[in-house]
Parts: sequence; structure tokens; C-alpha cells
Amino acid sequence: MTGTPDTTHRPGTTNHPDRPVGPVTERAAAGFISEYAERPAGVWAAPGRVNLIGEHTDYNDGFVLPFALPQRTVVAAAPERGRRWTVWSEQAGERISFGRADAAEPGRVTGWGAYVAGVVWALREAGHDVPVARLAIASDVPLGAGLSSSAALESAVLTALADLGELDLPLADRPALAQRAENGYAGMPCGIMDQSASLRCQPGHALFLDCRTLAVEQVPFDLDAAGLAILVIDSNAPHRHVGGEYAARRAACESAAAALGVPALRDVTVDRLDAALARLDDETVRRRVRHVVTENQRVLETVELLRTGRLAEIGPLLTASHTSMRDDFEITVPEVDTAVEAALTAGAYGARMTGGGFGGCVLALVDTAAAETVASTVTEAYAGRGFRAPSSFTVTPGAGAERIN
Ligand code: GAF
Repeated sequence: MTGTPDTTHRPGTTNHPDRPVGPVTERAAAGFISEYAERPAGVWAAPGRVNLIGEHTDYNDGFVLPFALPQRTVVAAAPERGRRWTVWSEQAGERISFGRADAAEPGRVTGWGAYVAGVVWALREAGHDVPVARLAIASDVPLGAGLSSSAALESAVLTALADLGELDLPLADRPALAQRAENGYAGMPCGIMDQSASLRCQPGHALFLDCRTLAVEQVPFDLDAAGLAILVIDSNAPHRHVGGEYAARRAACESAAAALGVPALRDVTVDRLDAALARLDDETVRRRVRHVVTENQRVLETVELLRTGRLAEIGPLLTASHTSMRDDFEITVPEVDTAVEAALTAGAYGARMTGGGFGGCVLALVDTAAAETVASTVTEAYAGRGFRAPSSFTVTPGAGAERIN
């Protein structure tokens, strides 16, 4: 294989004209049979995620509140008697294989295969006896849209291999292993949110995760009962320097924490924010810190509202999060800002970019009956600015990784 690790590839977004036909589970199982001329031993799935609020807080030991998408990556798999893992991907339209030596050395498997080999690598580094296997993968998680297609792939592969090998691997320990695959093998310095969401989310709930202690609370998020919907709008903005900008934001946060003499920015609370900012010389770094500290507070306030069933009231917090990402963390682009503004104009309770930034998706909290109007208002605003048309869909919180067959 050639190419570099890539979390931003984007063939096959939602409503893509070449999108494969049929349920993704059947496509993975059928792909397995056609590639390997046998039936899989099992089928596993792991979802992409939408982060409701708490952006760029995970690697600052802070708080996040993602929920699982109904869209999932599905892995059909069976143990292999030979010595090489073989992996077919419907989306990539290719089959790859790698051996133990490849899985032992980050960089030997590149492109989409790095996320699979990375999981084998991380499991083996942690001392697990990883079963050699054949895998067939299909997915309906939009690629490169900031919905964690990479974490869905890692989590689905991890869950499949853990089951096939009957590995002693408690659920609570799995996100760190999947994250390690991405950090150490695929080369993306992400935090632990996306893998936690893909592995630990539950239907009808958002996952309140403390990224320092890894304590989780399943917070009820019953949109239907409240007559509400989350509209996800894929901005269709081309990704701009995502990896480098992400790493730069992370480095700025870590250097600010060091300058303030705290283990992580999580340790700066809103009541101590002004005093902390006064100790930092650089105006850009001050803004980065302000985003992280206020964003953590917004997560806590959102969780409090959801605990008491006041769903529509989280709207202003979502919008404030977007403003903070736009002005202080500087990770938005004109397409996502336009989508947020148009959604609010059309009556959304709140709207924000979700995910790492520089493109990707916007989420808007809307009355179910208003979802179409909000989507078409965003499309019109896009046309007015000459942007490539966005695509939109509504979501409700789905299940975390699981065996489905
Ligand atoms: C990406 C990363 F992978 C996450 O760890 C997180 O930092 C997110 O960006 C921003 O909140 O999805």
C-alpha cells in the first residue's frame, strides 16, 4: 500500500450518487462471502459520533458530551489459519494484507489500513494475543465529515478482534486502546472522545465523559419525546490543513497549561479564568485558553439541563460554543459559520460546528417540524455565497459498538 495516514478522505459522503445500495450490515457480510468464499464467523458494528458539545476539551483532560450516530462501520470477520491479516474495504474498493512485522512497526501500513493495523499494534503492545483474521468492512459513516469515521473503523475492528480472540478486555479499557492505534500507528494526535463515543455510547443517551478520570454518565437525550431533532448539516467544505492545525491547537493548550503550572487546562475553572489569562503574554494563547475553559463550563451546564429534561434550553449553550470556536479557538471556516447563522435565522434553538474543525458538520437543535425548513434555509444561504451545496440529515442517539450477528 502507498499513501499517508488519512483521516480526511472524502469520497462517498451522504447522498453521494455512487453510494452503495443496501443495508451496510448486509454489504459487509456479502463482501466477506464474495472476497473469501466462506461465511464470516460474526459481524460487528461501531458508530460514528456527533459531539453535542465539548470541543477540543478531551486532550485538555476536560469534559465532552457526544452521542452515537445511527450510521455505523460494520466488520464481518473470521479467524484465519495463516499468518497475515487480510482486510477488504468496500469504501476503498480494495483488499490489503499485513503480517506481524507490519503490525509491529507504525508506518508500515498506511492509508485506511493504518487504522486496522493500528488496532492490532495497540492490542499487541498491551500484551494481548491478537487473533489473525480475515475482515470485510462496509460503512455508512460519512468520510471526512468530522463524524469520526476513523474511530468507528478502529472501534469496530477492535470489538471484532476482541471477541474473535476472546480477549480479556473490559469495555472501559477499550477507548484508550483504540485511541492509541490512532495516535501511535495512524499518527493523528487525537484525544479520547471519538473512540469513547463509538465504544461506550448507548441509544437514547448522550455520553458525559470526564476525559481525566474516564468516568462516564449516560445522560438521557430523548429528542423524540421532546418533539425535537438534531439536524446534522455536512458543510461540504474542503478540509484545510486539518492535521497540522489540530496539532497546533493541542500544542498551544499544553504549553499554556505548563506556563500556568497546572497538569492540564481542565484545572483552570471559569472563576479563575481572568487570573489565569493575566499570567499569559500571548493574545492568541489567551484566546485558546478561554475557549477550553468556557467550553468545559458549557458542557457542565448542558449536562445539568439534560438531567432535568430541559432539552430546548441547551440551544444558547450550543451557539455560544460555536462563537467560541469561531472567535477564540479559530477552527471554523466560512461554510460552517454560514450554516450556523442560517440555521439560527430559520429558528434553530442553537447550532454549532461539531468535531475537530476546519470544515466537517454543523449540528442544529430544531423542532422536528422545522427540520426541513432549517435545512432548506441553509441550502439557500450556501447558494447565495456560491458554496458547494450542503447535505443534511436528522439523527437520534444510536448504539455503541456491538456484535450484531
Ligand atoms: C477530533 C479528535 F479526534 C477528538 O479527539 C477531539 O479532540 C475533537 O477533534 C475535537 O473536540 O474529533
